[in-house]
Amino acid sequence: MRFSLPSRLMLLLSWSVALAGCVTGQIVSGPSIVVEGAWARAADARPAGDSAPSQAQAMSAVYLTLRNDGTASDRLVAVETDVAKAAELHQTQVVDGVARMVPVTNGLTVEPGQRVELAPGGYHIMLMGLRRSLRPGDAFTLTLVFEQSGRLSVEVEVRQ
Ligand SMILES: [Cu+2]
Repeated sequence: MRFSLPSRLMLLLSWSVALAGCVTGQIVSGPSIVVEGAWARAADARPAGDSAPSQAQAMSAVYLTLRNDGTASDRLVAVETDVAKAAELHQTQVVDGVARMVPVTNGLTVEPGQRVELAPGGYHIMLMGLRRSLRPGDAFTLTLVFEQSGRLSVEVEVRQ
């Protein structure tokens, strides 16, 4: 089948219109997760004067805000990063006046239209066994794994 030049042009135009519709997200259904203000506390991988066993224990925490602009809920189920041996979702709880951290085992749900804040004193992502020191001004990549949205990589800024 052969197209004359004008009809080829028409075909091209209708395709670009269809693609533009997808890109601007007018047909979005399901969750749509946005990550804001990701930062981590500065920490030394090897505290001064300490030996190998404590190096394995060097920790930091990541804080950020999750926003769901979509129409369905989603759930943060895992976190991955190269800078630490393990990254876990934790919640700080105060029991009998003593603050302690509890692993969040069932993931963190973000309902449509909701914001969930990971902030000091509440939810946070614990980095355990730092592979390198995190100095103020550094940045590293953290991958958030969502049940519906899949993997979402964010840049984390290190602060004092
Ligand atoms: Cu923790």
